[in-house]
Amino acid sequence: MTVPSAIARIHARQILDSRGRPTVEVDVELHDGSLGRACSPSGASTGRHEAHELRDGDPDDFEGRSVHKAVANVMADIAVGLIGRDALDQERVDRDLREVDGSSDLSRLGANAVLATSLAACRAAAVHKRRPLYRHIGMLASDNAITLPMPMTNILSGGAHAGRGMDIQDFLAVPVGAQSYSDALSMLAKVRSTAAAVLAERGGSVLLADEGGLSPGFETARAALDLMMDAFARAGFRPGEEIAIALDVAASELFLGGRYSLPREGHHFDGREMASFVLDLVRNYPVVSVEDPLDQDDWENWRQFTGAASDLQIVGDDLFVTNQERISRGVEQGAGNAVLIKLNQNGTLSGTLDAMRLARRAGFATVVSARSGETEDAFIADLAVGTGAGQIKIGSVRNSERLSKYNQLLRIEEDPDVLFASTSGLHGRGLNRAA
Ligand code: 2PG
Ligand code: MG
Repeated sequence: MTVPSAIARIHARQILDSRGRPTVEVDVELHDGSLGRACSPSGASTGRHEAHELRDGDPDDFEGRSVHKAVANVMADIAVGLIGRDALDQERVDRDLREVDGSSDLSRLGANAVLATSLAACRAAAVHKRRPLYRHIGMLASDNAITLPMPMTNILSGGAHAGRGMDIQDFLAVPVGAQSYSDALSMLAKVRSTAAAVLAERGGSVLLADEGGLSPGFETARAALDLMMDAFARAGFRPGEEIAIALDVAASELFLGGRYSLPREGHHFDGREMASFVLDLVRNYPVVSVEDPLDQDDWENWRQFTGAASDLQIVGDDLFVTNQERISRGVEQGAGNAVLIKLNQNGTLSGTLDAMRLARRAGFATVVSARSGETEDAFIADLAVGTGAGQIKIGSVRNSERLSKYNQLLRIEEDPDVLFASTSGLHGRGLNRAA
């Protein structure tokens, strides 16, 4: 007898992402006709320990970036391994995907092939159950109340997303005083457009970076932070109370030959100097969250940084790469107190949910994140809600690959049972706040 929720057909194709680069899209169809479709995103400031993204490497085809092999792997090995499996059993689907691949970093079939299949199977199961995706993910995650996340949103961009016009990668706004998700979004849109107006008045560049942030190419982080403060004031928001700042230093991108090189600022730091440079910024501006202040393998300086600023949210992205072993190491050593959650760093939905569970049980905050290369797929909006992650980082409130997620959260807000997390999931503000 055929199970109606069993996987009947898997199809994959190469599509283009927000940078015009190829990525993998997968359709999973169940026996009852339920269809799930999902795409893999792609980073630019990628961590060394992420699951492996498979690209063809043919210089004549999208400069080596085509993904025909990954697409073929979905239609061959993955389809053979998964057809007939019950899509309602996400853990089994994901275990099979890992087994079919057989490598620890999904390098044989490609994490892009594996992830898009894992997410498409989840969507098909939600369709079969006639459940909104966030509720279906909520059932799979099971250990947390579903909530609408607090967004942290790019206002200014540098690093690998903006031609290295600034040393620090992301200057983000966090609307800590927002009463609801839609209130948060309107505050962010106001700050974003006010920042553009202030820059334009001063004759600065209002060019957009990869994630839709403004890319003024300031020489110093302080100049960027001062511009943020001016935009907050002009928009009529009290800094620290209504709106705060988050930074993604993306320090692994600055770590060369054992030192931190900040060419725009003109600094060449060792780990301790780098840590005090970041701490100095944090102490002089209303910064509530700092991501990757240090390199992905600089554990000792991470530990000391975390000890020195325990009231601050300190997020590991390249450090943890949504990987259980690395998160455990961070918990044991006291390196960081929050985890950036990126599905394609891990490679499967179940692996990502396990990583989130582990983080949460250790008292670490979680921030679900988009990649700098995105598609119109809004899966992470439902993921952030279904897991009650508390926070989401999508990029700026510009460009449809970002807005597809922000807008999906507006739709979910119509469900009266899903409450806004506000700052309850932000380390130091709600989570683990000192009594
Ligand atoms: C990051 C992300 C998103 P990328 O560093 O947090 O901003 O960038 O996807 O390029 O790794
Ligand atoms: Mg990052």
